[in-house]
Amino acid sequence: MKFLSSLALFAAIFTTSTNIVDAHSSIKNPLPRGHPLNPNAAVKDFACITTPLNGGPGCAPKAFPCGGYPQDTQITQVLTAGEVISVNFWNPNFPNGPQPGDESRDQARHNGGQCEFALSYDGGVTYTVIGTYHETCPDIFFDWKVKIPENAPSCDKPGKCLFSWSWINAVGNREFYQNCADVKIVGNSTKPLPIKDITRANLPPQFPTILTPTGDPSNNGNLKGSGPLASDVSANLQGAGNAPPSTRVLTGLSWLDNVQVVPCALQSVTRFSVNDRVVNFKNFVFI
Ligand SMILES: [Cu+2]
Repeated sequence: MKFLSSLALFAAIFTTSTNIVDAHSSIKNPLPRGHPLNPNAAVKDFACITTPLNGGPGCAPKAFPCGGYPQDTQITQVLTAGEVISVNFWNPNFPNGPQPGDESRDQARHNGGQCEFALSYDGGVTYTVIGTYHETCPDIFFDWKVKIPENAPSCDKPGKCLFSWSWINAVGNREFYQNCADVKIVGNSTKPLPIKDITRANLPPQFPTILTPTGDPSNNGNLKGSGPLASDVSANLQGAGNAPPSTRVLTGLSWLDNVQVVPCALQSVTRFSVNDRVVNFKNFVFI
């Protein structure tokens, strides 16, 4: 009887959680620690896997790194140096994934923001960012290409080898989200990857810096957005994961000093100069 009643309670909680408005997303490929769909998860956190580390309605704050979830019981996800993986996202409001007609349903993506994908070889103490998507990430309607660096060394120590996703949302409360997938990494290099730390912000007192990244230019709030910036895709496919997207030049010229747009009408220019270097517009993506 005890089992039945707790099963009923569990079903009630899960039903409620799938209907709450503010169901954020987690990564789905690779499957992270604590995820209800992860067959190797040591715990399955149905209610709070998608909440920020800051906590949220009905969810206590979670520990950094990785939400404090225990490592998987066995490691079956393998990343190979040089391969490009398609990261995607899961949202409990879309139990079968995004379907045609779902574009205007709420995925609590807070108009996107900045996603960073990183590898850690020490269980989430240090990181190497290997892919960054600005403005439009996350979004369950799209795949997010990330290249595992050619020079990534092997890693097979249980609990130490992680693929991390962290997200700073564009709109809403200032929050820090992170999921970590236990992985094995297969590579040839004998040198460790250089440390390229993830953005640590919006999680006081641990990460006191408060950041508000630029959001999705489609300005669709919680609905389907405009997808990965082409400039981010090409940078990430080259393994230059955190190069700033060139589209920023067009959406906010003021971030660069000494930008001169010639001639005056922006719509008709094909070239402009940055610090005396002429830049052709064909190098940029119009949004
Ligand atoms: Cu939210």
